[in-house]
Amino acid sequence: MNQVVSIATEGQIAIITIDNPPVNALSQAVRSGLLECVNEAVSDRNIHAIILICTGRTFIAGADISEFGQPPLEPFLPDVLETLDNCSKPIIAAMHGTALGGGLETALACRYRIALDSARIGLPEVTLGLIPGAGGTQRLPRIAGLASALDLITSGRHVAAKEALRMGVLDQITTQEDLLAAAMDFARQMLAAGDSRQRISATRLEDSSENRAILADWETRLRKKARGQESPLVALESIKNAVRLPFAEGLEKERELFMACMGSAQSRALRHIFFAERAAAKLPASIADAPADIHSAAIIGGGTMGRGIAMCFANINIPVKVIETDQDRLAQALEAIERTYRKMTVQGRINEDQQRRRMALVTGSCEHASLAQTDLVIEAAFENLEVKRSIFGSLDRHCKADAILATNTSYLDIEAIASAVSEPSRVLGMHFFSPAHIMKLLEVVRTPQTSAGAISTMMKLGKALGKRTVLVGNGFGFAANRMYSAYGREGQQILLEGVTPAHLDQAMKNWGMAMGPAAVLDMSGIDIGYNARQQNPHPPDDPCYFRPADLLAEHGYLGRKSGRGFYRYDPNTGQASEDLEIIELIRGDARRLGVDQRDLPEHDIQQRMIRAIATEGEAILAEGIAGKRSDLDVIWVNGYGFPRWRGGPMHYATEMGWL
Ligand code: T1G
Repeated sequence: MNQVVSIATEGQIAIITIDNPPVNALSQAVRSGLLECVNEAVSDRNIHAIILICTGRTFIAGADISEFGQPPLEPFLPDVLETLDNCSKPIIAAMHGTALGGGLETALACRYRIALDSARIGLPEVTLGLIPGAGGTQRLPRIAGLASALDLITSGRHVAAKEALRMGVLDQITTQEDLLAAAMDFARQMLAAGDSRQRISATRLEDSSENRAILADWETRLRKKARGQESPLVALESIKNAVRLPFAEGLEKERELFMACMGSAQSRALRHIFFAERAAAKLPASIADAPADIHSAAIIGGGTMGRGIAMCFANINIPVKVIETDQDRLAQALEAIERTYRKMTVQGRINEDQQRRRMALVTGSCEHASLAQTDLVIEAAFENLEVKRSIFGSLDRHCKADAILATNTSYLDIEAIASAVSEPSRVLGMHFFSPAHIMKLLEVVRTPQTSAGAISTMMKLGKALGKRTVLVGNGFGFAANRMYSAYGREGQQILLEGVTPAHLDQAMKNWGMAMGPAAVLDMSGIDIGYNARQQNPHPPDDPCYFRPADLLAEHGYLGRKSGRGFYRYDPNTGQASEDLEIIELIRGDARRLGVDQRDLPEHDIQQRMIRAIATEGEAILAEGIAGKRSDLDVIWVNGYGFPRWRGGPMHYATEMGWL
């Protein structure tokens, strides 16, 4: 027994309790306390069964990630679990919250497993560039079957208790509030019936043609889907050993594969971004004000962004009012939101009851006067400074004094917008990314006048909205779009040097980006950036600055929406194809500008593009627009499809020695 693991007895049953907030991670103290308590229970002749349970919000949520990368401390988890597995008395794992990674592996080393119906289980190690390292790849296939184990382990997804019961991972689900009482009942019934349960490690998986076919099918799928990430395929190799090798040998191989992953650059990157996302959500020490609760919201503007933002609030049960300039536009906005919810129901992403409840929370009006009691108003109107200033002037007259007024502008000066309001301390930016109801990133943009209370309220709200929230300062493009503009500018320069859009895009997709930069411009509309550049008060003195994009915009080639941009789009299928005329148009302008033409190797393209992001990131940090490098990594991984397994542009640049 120690400070984080205790043991008590009740009749013939020992109760081992782990109390290691915040998530009962398997720290060294937990591992040694658990080992000690199990040995104590085994040596107590009056004890015939053991319950393992946790206090707080969750059963063990995994190994202690903060210990990774340091010299491993004994007792090692596989050794602790071997003691549980060989225990002469049956151990019952009683789970609640999220039993993940080493937590689920600990439960699998127990003889029985029960859980609250609200519990979820999972082996998310691949999301950290690892594989289950304490028997998960050997035990889960034996108890849940090969296909389920492959699904859970290579995806890292969480599984609800009901599904876990169907898989055979759980023996019982309880709706009883008192999990311990349910576990005690289970233990007594098990003792009365006699414990005949075989250890999972003593069971075998057939090396059958069916199992080999399942493995082969999964290998094909994973090779297609992995797109450069290694750990899912390493996990597959370990799972193959559950079929090919005796348990002990499979366990040994698993440990070797796990340690190899632990030392990999991909795991370092994924562990970095795990903690970076949590660090970004924390307020700076200077912001000590307690956050207020937001019980009602309104969105000014029912366009694409406004609709998506409204859904974010309805999705978390906050009533939201869409404000439009006339009834027709308002009706269109509300109908579009309803259509999107219906589509989500058809796709199975929500059920009909959720669809109804969420839609009931979305109302509309054409009057700012209807916002007199609204806690938060987000403006998502046309990207024009005068339009926004006029709206904020009206909100200042109609909204209550403590309402927070936010703008969703993606690059305009928020201080200029706030100057239309009598109390600018209640104004800040809430920069969502399109589509707002799907994209995880949210930039909370503060001005020097924004109050600490408004900031802490919006940072707390961002987490409640399920967003990865980053606090940034005011400035053209804030942090996200400003870095993206540097990335885009480098790509445009590379096009001027004679690289085709397809070659540029393929190079960045091969590097791991979700989409190539030219395809992104064609998708979002080349005119969006063109108009923004026209409004930039201080454009760079560089005739090559976004020249290809400006050239296309001047010719009316706006991308997908005009059927032609950096690519030509089939009017029927929308299929993109290379457009030799566009390539020649760009090269003609490059010659006019005196830009030397050359064929760049893919590696050079990739390095230039990523380095451009990191260089702009350093400038943003130097100007105090962002607080730390890891915040910029969170922005790129969650806002621009930067591969998580590379950790973000600043992490990558650090590993490359550029910073
Ligand atoms: N180790 C250390 N700290 C952890 C942790 C962990 N496994 N999980 C969470 N935390 C901290 C987190 O940093 C934050 O700290 C606080 O807990 C709340 O987290 C051998 C090797 C459990 C679903 O991958 O998915 O087991 O910022 O803000 O949104 O095979 O945390 O408050 O100081 O995320 O409610 C496998 C990772 C590990 C689970 C809760 N396990 N965690 O989400 O809270 S590898 C995981 C999560 C492993 C074995 C292998 C989530 C959560 P702070 P939070 P949340």
